[in-house]
Amino acid sequence: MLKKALAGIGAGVLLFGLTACGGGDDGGSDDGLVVGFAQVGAESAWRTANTDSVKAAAEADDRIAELKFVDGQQEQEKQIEAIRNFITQKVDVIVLAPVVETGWTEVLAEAEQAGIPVVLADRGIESADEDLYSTRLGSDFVAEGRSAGEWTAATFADDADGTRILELQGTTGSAPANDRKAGFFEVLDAEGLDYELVDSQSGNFTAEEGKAVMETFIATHGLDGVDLLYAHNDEMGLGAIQAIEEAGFVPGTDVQIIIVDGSAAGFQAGVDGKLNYIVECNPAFGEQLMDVVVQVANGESVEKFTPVEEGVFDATQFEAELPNRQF
Ligand code: GZL
Repeated sequence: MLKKALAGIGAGVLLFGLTACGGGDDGGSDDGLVVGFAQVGAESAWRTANTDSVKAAAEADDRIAELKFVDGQQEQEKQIEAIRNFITQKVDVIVLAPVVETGWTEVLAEAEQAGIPVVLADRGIESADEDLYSTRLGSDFVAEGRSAGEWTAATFADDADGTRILELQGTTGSAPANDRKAGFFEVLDAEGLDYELVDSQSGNFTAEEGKAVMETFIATHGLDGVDLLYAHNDEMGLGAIQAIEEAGFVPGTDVQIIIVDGSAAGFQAGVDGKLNYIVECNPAFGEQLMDVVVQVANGESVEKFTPVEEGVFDATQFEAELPNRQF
């Protein structure tokens, strides 16, 4: 369609238009955009919901002819290989949810060289590579960390003997892990909370690893005197709850718990009194992503970062919110 519409326009735009719509012999489709999506993996309910949202949006959008989807299995090498394959297949736009923030310069330069724009979905990459992608659509992970910090500072403001904290970090080197940590402690320090970070390790955003790390925390430090567990996602928090119960302690009471994402399982644990605060991270941005992809393919100017809408929930809100959870 666009190819015909551009027929009478200057060669530069026509060339761009053909490239953008994958017309001619570019391997794309005259019926819409061919998009390559290199997803992080399938490590959490959040990730699965995000994949479902993006696939459903692409399927329903007649501006998108095809979504080529690759599950990166939380391995950067697999995502890099997928991007190179998308370049070979001459897709119109590459969407990347980068598992970690670094190591993308070379492959994103190859996409730029091939004239294929890149859109980041969900996670970000280091600022040095900022010119190698058009825009990022996702959460403000620092803001999520700040929300967790604000609740913590208010909840433990009068804790005379100091607040002792355990932290289950997300995937090492990932933007959500780096930024949720940064935002959290930035607020604790700004609020002047008297706290001790007893231990902090990565559970790689999975329930299995979150439980294993919590078991190590308990074996190393015990839980008596620990006030709070800050888990960077639901899966690690729910795994930790199992470990806390198996050690004979009461999650949500003996140790207060914050999780980030807001899955139905997370809210159910809140309703059951096993955790105390939920910072929402919204995976359902598929339709918004398709709009951004089309804008970028058409050469429209877009903001470098478009945040998705999300909220926070305390124990008084869990029961009412649970039926609304989509993942
Ligand atoms: C955040 C996303 C994180 C989720 C985890 O946008 O990248 O990755 O918080 C998921 O559940 O593994």
